[in-house]
Amino acid sequence: MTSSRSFLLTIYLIALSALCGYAFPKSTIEATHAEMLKSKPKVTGSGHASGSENLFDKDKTNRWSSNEFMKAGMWLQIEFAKPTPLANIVLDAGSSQDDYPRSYEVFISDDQSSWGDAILSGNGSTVTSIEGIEATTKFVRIMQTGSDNKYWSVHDLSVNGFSFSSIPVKRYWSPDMLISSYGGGATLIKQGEIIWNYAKYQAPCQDSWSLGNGTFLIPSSDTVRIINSEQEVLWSYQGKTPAHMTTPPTDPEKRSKWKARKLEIHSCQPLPGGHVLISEGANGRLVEVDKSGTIVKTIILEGEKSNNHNYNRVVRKTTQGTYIAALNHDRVGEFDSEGRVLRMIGKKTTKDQGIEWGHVHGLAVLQNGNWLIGTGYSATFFEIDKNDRVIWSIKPEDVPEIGLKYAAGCQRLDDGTSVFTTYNSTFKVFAVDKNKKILWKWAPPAGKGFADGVTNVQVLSEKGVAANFELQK
Ligand SMILES: [Ca+2]
Repeated sequence: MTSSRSFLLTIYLIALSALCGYAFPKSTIEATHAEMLKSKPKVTGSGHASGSENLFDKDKTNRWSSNEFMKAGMWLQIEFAKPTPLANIVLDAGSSQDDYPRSYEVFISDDQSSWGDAILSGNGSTVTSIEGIEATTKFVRIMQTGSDNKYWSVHDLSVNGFSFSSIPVKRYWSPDMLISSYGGGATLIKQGEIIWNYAKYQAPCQDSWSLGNGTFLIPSSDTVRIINSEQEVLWSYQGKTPAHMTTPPTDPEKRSKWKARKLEIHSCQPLPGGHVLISEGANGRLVEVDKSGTIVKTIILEGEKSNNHNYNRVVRKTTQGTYIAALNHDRVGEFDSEGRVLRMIGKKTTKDQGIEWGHVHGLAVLQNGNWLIGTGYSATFFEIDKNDRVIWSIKPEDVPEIGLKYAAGCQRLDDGTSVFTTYNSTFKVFAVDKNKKILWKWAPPAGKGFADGVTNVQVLSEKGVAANFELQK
């Protein structure tokens, strides 16, 4: 800590202590802040609570939540790296102004197992300021003792007037990877750090690819581009959005409800010879486009109606010339080169095998012919063989520390590792081995545009040329 910073913090705390009517010994002030500058406390909660990463970012739009209605006995626990002198704790419910603890009790512990009697109690408000703690402790637990049909939310938390937001977020290691997201475009990650973000054309981005020679294939709304690492566009194809989506209706009543939309290209795939497979949602078709940007093949999938959003989440061409598509949120089909159905699986296929998948999102076609599927809100990834047998799955209870709430994209690596992406979960990308052991997990820094999650991933160390069907993605 620099001396000027220490001085400012001391002044701040003295001013705060004057306001609070509590006199901090100078040595306590210095020891507390020296300790606090080293690391953020770890926050956990009872039940389904999540979002501790949102507590110390000074961002009032994100929050920690109990994720269930307030009831007596639910708690939020703060664990400091070392026993820390405490004066006050402030729980700010921010924009969730009614989600404050109806009443609370405060407990302290040195070992997280013996807690003793409550040292303080009180009633909450949108900004719940718990004053006069006057204790030195490693663990402090704030127990919510009221009940109401509201979640308990904390948008920001401070201790002794210190928000911890100036401490760099602990980053997570990951292999080098390219990720796609709706809010953040395509992003290159090296050793866990964001080094490059292709969000120039901000739009939903579901399925970007590293082509392995310093170039990247990136879909974005109605256009697919190949760019280099300087983000220069080397190739592009723009699909034509149907007129009814861009031209307002003449009828005044219809016009008032009408909203302009764009063709949604959720998925693409590099093919041999510099060709690219593209799914045009609103046009209800797949197209293969050559190096000059000319459509050389059009595939209409049998039985599938165009729908710009739900039509097709992921499409993959196989070495046999067939097309496998995650369709309309609830099924995955394989089609021949003319678009005729060869195989179709849906929620009924796996219901008796313990797999729910109301909303298919991700799909990877594996080299053994199996499909790895992400089921969206069902928060399950599963592998299914050619005989419709589920042979492996990942559910939230298999990986509790991931806080898995939505199963998005997937990739299978050559060594058997599975890499998954999520929405609304504590970690946005994670990898497990065959035994479901977590090998690594990654979350972006707060406020970096991934609030909704990561749609897909490509681990860049994986050998194989994408355009030669050599990646299981
Ligand atoms: Ca926050």
